[in-house]
Amino acid sequence: VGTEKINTDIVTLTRFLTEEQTKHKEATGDFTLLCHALQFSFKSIAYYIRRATLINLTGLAGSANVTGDDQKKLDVIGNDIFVAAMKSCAKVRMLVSEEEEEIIMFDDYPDAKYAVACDPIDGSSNLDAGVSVGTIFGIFRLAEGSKGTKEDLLLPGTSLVASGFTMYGASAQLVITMKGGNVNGFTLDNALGEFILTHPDMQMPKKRAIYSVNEGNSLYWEDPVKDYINTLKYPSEGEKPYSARYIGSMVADAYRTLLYGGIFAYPADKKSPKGKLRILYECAPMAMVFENAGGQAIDSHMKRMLEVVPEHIHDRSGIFLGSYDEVQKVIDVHKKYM
Ligand code: AHM
Ligand code: MG
Repeated sequence: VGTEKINTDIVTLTRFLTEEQTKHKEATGDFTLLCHALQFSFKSIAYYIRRATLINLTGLAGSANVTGDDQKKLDVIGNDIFVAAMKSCAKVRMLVSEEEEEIIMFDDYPDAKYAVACDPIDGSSNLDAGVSVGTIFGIFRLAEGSKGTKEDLLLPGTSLVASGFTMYGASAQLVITMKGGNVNGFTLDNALGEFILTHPDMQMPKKRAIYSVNEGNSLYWEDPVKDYINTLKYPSEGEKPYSARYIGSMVADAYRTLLYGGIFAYPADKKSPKGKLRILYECAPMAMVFENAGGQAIDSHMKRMLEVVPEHIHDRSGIFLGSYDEVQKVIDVHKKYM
């Protein structure tokens, strides 16, 4: 009586990856090693994000412009951690990071089969307030005989072999999906230093009356977007309007949308005709997660997000992602204008 039932057979990410690898007879173990480096970078970034708040607090006493500097420092630290992890696993040929203008080539590993795109700390404007931020990643397998040029990375999301994100919130939550597979969520147990499978086979709700968008941009929205959002706010007689939730960290807004359902949008508008979010390391990886969890993701032309091909590595796109039925509503309203 009173004794807690202790699970002595938990599934860690390490165990999960080993089990995945054994399912694929042709697997060489390279992908598993790459994922081990990934999870190390998440643990490490999670640790520094927690510490950064403490540094900011002590910093308040002395220096004036400490906030801006520290925030930048953390962006740089996150990037450096990620780049070092990807390099040291020896399985990555090239890397695109939001923090780096140019593609990074790991010439020490000319035969490495993978290319990675990442936003090491997305939503960093939220950092100083201790609001959730995250890392987004997408993994491509380079085509046979690829010369390792940057054109090799201008690929649609359908070429991703795996993608996901880690949200640094009350706890660090890692969500990962593989091509054609399901979506699995892990929670970092800080004491064990392990990601534990807490959300196996995530399936998102088919619909939910929550919308997540920066409404401050509505002046710049195109008519179909205005029309669509208005249908949520001013529904037909007898129906309830939607709730608004917007954190301003894509990873946190997307994670909530994945769990609770609803829609997240960052549409292209008159001010940003190509949208704000980046295709390779924000839109495409998220789109893959949402589709594999039963949702939908489209761009501002109502095209499937995963089929959008970036023209350059930092190319942007408008995006709507969320519950299947909620994204369908966006498409239906836009059809009236086509
Ligand atoms: P960042 O990569 O510079 O952090 O910008 C991306 C972030 C997303 O996390 C978030 O969805 C969006 O920018 C918020 O933008 P806005 O402040 O315009 O609403
Ligand atoms: Mg970003």
